[in-house]
Amino acid sequence: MALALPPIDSATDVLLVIDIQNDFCPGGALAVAGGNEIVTMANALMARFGRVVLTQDWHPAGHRSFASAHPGHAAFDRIQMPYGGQTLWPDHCVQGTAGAAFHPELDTRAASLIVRKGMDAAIDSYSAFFENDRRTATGLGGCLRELGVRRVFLCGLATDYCVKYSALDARRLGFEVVVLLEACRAIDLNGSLADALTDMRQAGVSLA
Ligand code: VGL
Ligand code: ZN
Repeated sequence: MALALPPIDSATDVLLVIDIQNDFCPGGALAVAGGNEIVTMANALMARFGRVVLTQDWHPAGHRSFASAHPGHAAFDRIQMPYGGQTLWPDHCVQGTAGAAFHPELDTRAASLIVRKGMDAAIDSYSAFFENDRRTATGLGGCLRELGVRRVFLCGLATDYCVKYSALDARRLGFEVVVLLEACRAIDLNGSLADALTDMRQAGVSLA
């Protein structure tokens, strides 16, 4: 259970805990297999960092990433959106619903910041740093920079979507990035997990 970590500097290291929400756990609308298994690990990790940021997928009802907003399409279809390709999802993490709440056993006390994303009805947002146009910032990058953060550790859901894009964007912004794979779980759609591992490695993300 105790994940091997390099020595943590509470001034320059941050832990990003990605989307550990009911809808991504078994029984949820977009359940990730084993999503609930990482809650204990995430809690243990948070206790070892001086800075912790949580993210929360937080969509308005009728969000354009929902298959239900595209008559004739089914969940997990891929379509073109003005900003590029988009996988369509079951309705999930609708603002204020039980599905959008953090897993009840996630200990959120150590988090100084909660970043909500995917709030623009017209555009999906996997990354904690940018919406899926890869341009519209959430503000987290500037916030971490202003705090003097140099290295970003990630855990959470899902490895191949929100964790991956957050990791890639963190690299693009110049942070050192470590993904704690044991404390992540994947959706794994059409090989997306293998692709995610390759893309992250190529971008210089450390996979621990
Ligand atoms: C996510 C699909 C849609 C994630 C969020 O948290 O990985 N995946 N919205
Ligand atoms: Zn979403």
